[in-house]
Amino acid sequence: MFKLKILLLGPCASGKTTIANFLSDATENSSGEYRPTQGVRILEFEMQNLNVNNEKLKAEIELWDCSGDHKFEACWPALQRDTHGIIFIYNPSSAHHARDLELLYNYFVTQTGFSHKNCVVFANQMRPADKDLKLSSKMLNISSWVLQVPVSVEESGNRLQADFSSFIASVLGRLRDHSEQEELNIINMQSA
Ligand SMILES: Nc1nc2c(ncn2[C@@H]2O[C@H](COP(=O)(O)OP(=O)(O)OP(=O)(O)O)[C@@H](O)[C@H]2O)c(=O)[nH]1
Ligand SMILES: [Mg+2]
Repeated sequence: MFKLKILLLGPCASGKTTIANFLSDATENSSGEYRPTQGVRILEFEMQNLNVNNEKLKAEIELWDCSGDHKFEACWPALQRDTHGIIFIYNPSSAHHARDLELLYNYFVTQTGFSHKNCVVFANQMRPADKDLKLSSKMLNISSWVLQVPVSVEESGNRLQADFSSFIASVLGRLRDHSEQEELNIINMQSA
């Protein structure tokens, strides 16, 4: 079974821990009280029925719920290492969230050459008024190739779960294709 390391990155108080707890079914700190994550918290769980090219696959997920605080910047290279996918989370009604997210995107994707295909942006609609905001790649100054999805834990948890599953399935599909290609290369080298 494939094991995927997935980072949750975004500004402080953008809802990373809330979303991580929801996606992993964790109940800790579900009181609504804000407790900033110190460094990183890793949640491990299994996902079934991931639809990869009409096949149902399983995967073991390591969800790295990272702190948005820049005081932990020294840990960023360790967070980046061996990552398969990155979920960026921000609140679209906050200009400073958008700027902070651009900085994180630049560090973790643009500068390292990490594939934008394995990234997604969740625009966390924390307040009802956030729903009126139209998302566009122009508002967030990052690659227009990266999919931006509006999410809400409170109002559309099922859709959030579905968006997360389809992102994981797409990362898994690319990882599997890559592994199969590497196996073929080894076989070809041995028979040459
Ligand atoms: N009403 C509402 N509150 C939310 C939502 N998402 C997060 N919050 C609240 O916003 C605060 C911050 O959420 P966290 O999930 O801890 O934020 P974080 O991104 O993990 O923050 P750091 O760990 O400091 O980087 C908490 O009080 C949450 O309860 C939401 O969708 N709706
Ligand atoms: Mg947190």
